Amino acid sequence: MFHDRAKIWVEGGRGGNGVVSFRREAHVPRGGPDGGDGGRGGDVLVLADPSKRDLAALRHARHFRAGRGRHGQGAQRHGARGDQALIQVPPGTTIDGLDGERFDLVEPGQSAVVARGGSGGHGNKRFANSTRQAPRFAEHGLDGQSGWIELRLRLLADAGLVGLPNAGKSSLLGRLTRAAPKVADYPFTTLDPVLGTLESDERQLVLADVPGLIEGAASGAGLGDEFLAHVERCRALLHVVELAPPEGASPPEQAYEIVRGELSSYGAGLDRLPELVVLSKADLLEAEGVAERAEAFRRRLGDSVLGVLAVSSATGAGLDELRGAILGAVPERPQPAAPRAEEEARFEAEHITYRPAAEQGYEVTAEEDGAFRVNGRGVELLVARHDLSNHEALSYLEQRLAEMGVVAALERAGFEPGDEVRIGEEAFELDPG
Ligand SMILES: Nc1nc2c(ncn2[C@@H]2O[C@H](COP(=O)(O)OP(=O)(O)OP(=O)(O)O)[C@@H](O)[C@H]2O)c(=O)[nH]1
Ligand SMILES: [Mg+2]
Repeated sequence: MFHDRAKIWVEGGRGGNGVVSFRREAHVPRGGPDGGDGGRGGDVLVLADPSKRDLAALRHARHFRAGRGRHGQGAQRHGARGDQALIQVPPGTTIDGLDGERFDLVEPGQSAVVARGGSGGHGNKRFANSTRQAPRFAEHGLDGQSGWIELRLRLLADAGLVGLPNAGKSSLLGRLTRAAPKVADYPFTTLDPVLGTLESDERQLVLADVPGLIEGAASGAGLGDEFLAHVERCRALLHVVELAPPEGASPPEQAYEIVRGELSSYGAGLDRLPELVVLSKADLLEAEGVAERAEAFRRRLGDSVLGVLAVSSATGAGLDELRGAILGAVPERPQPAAPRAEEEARFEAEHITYRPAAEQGYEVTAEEDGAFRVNGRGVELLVARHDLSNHEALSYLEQRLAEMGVVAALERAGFEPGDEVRIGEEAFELDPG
């Protein structure tokens, strides 16, 4: 089986805690604070690795957790960063990530951080200032991002072979490239997409052979739309039509129209891709009949297709011409060098920047029982970092909340000193000043 979808749980590592520590020196009775910071938790990273064929490996191991950051230590020693968790997928994988993020891994080596590790807590050294010379508190590390993400693979081929079952698509792929797809005299021999590379002096093109399409394929008949997805990223189609189908099978013109119908009802622009019509198994008909049918196709389709060629995978007739036509027909891959670099920079930036705007906003609401709730990512993170049973930590927190304007906002909402305040998962009596 070819697995082109997966749903996995990803979890960035928790950040290490900052530590409370004081310097000890022979001649200094009571040294200054020297607690180091905790290390960042590791990230979960998805990497495009061309040696991977599909997403099958993600069906067995579905949980990916990055390592925790180490705690800080005395003497200003910071904790080490948590280990990264690496997930390898084939190029062509798109990811529906956390918080609505989307990633598209196209080039080998491209990667995306799908779950960031939590930041480490600051050690008490960081909280020392002229009025607070010996802080006896430090921050906790924060949890990493976590949740389910979905991956989907769409093969990255330059041209796709489409046609009814048994049309001779796989035989053709085998003749044009070094791929060795299964070929047999029954419909749906090909169950999984197969890629092959067509080489010339100047270019290398990847051809994709997908399972045969039948009427209704776009709405799920046969192997259906599952496999049309793999043609979405192609830049041309090789539409294979059997010249002399067996008794009872659709005649060539009808076979052609059935497949065209499926391409257009699938959507995604498949019916607008440049198309080469390949009339297959020419050896089964005398030359005159082949020429006649090819001519009839040309007349009917005119300029709507790039060309109509008759070939035989059995004898090799017409294959050189077909190779040349494919190499000429498939447009160059758009060179996205500059925009892609920018994209990547944007990905990176999105992951590294702190999103200050979102973090500073908060909202105060009075709850029915007389307590007050403050919602806002920035304040929630601030509270999550501190141990509120620690006196000093609590008064530091009160001071920060006052600086951020949260106390004033609470007062506007009717808060009085000593009332209960709820932020994130914490509830505490706030008594500022
Ligand atoms: N005589 C003759 N038979 C051919 C030729 N090409 C393919 N065949 C035969 O046609 C049958 C189907 O060929 P495949 O290449 O498996 O066809 P396919 O389109 O990949 O079929 P599915 O994967 O089932 O959709 C096999 O028995 C092939 O040997 C040809 O050029 N001449
Ligand atoms: Mg096949």
